[in-house]
Amino acid sequence: MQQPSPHIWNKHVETMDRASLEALQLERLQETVRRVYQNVPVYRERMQAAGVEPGDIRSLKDLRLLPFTQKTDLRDNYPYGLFAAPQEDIVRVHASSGTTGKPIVAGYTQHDLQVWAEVVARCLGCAHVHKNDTVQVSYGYGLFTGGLGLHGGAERIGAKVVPTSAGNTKRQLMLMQDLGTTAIACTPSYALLMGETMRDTGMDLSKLKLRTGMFGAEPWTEGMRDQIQNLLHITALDIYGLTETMGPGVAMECMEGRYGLHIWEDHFIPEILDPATGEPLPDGEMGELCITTITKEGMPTIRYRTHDLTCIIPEPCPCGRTHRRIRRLHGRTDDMLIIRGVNVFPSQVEASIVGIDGIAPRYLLVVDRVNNLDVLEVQVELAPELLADEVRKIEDLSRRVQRSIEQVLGLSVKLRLMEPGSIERSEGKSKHVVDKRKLYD
Ligand code: DLL
Repeated sequence: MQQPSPHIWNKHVETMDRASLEALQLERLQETVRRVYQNVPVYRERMQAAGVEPGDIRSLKDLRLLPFTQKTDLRDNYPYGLFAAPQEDIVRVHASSGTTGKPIVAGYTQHDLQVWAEVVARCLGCAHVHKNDTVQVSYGYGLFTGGLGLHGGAERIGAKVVPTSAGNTKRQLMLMQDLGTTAIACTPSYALLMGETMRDTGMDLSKLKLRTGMFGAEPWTEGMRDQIQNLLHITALDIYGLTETMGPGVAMECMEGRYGLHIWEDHFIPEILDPATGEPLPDGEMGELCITTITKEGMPTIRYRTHDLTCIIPEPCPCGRTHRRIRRLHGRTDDMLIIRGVNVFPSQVEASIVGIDGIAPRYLLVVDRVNNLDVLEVQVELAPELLADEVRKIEDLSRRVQRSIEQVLGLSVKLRLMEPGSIERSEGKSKHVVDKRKLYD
């Protein structure tokens, strides 16, 4: 047998044989189910309604007995209703967009942060990033999990971390050169923007030490990978995760395979479901990824419906890691958009404009990518009773609507007020999005 890659961070776990891995999964699943049953009334009531008790989970197959968890459950139990640890044990919270005005909140215990750093450390190993590397973290820091998530993993491996966060591209590039950055972590669209800025400002690439990049938090294509690699002269790898189950580091593409992302199965149990029926699909078939966290204490999620479309790649990977891979994401089953790395639901826009005088509750989101930067135009219709020539009133209204939408989305938008009756009506389900970007292969 081929030797496992020397770059593996945690060889014992990452190359564990299937039987041992599954035994570990079962033990941890049972413990997690007991924990949520005892500590989270929502989970207990759901399980009782489904006629399941923690003792019924005797094999991994019994996972199917458990009810699903959805984003709406996080919304309905905002902010702490799904936490399974006492508040005094929670040491960090992160958040991401919910479907309406309120975000969804995730909580972490000390142990959760250690696990998070461990899985991100494995991801860095996948990208051949080690102690001697200088890792520039250009994901946003703050409630978004990207910045602090990558940061924790990079510190864990003992790399030198440069926490630039996102934005101020010219300064990013100056630091990248001056500090000798060897690995970068940011959204793929931001990597492209950096690459183009380098090219357009005539930056001398030979002065950079950059070797590799870990890109995720939004969909990207093989075409974008080629562009990033050509512009930055690096290897570009895909990293996946979501706030509800932890943040970045749930799965990562490896340098050796460069096809599919290893999902860390000792912490997350993946299932691929038929999105319509919720029935599990066999390996290799495309469906909705559903994740059960099996080591999280702060906010475990049981059978969480991610709405991300992918499939399990059952074949072994040349790197020697035994944790199975999921394919690069293929789309979403819902209407969530990711704009400059920020998750946006059309329903958030709706929530932010209802009740504003002079506005009809009709809107359309037009998304485009201009010079590698996502641009969101929100068209909002004026109420018919408003006279179109009341310019001052309209300007004032425009400011109010824009502020309201931007506050809810956490994102700057271009607002276009539309004449009454001009946004297309559809029979049945309204169409609220025109996405001109080609984001999935
Ligand atoms: O985006 C966590 C993250 C940060 C992942 C940095 C990777 C790097 P959320 O803001 O909760 O968390 O958004 C999660 O983003 O359900 C996917 O739809 C999408 N997404 C995340 N990674 C990828 C990826 C972070 N590699 C949602 N490819 C997920 C495509 C991705 N989509």
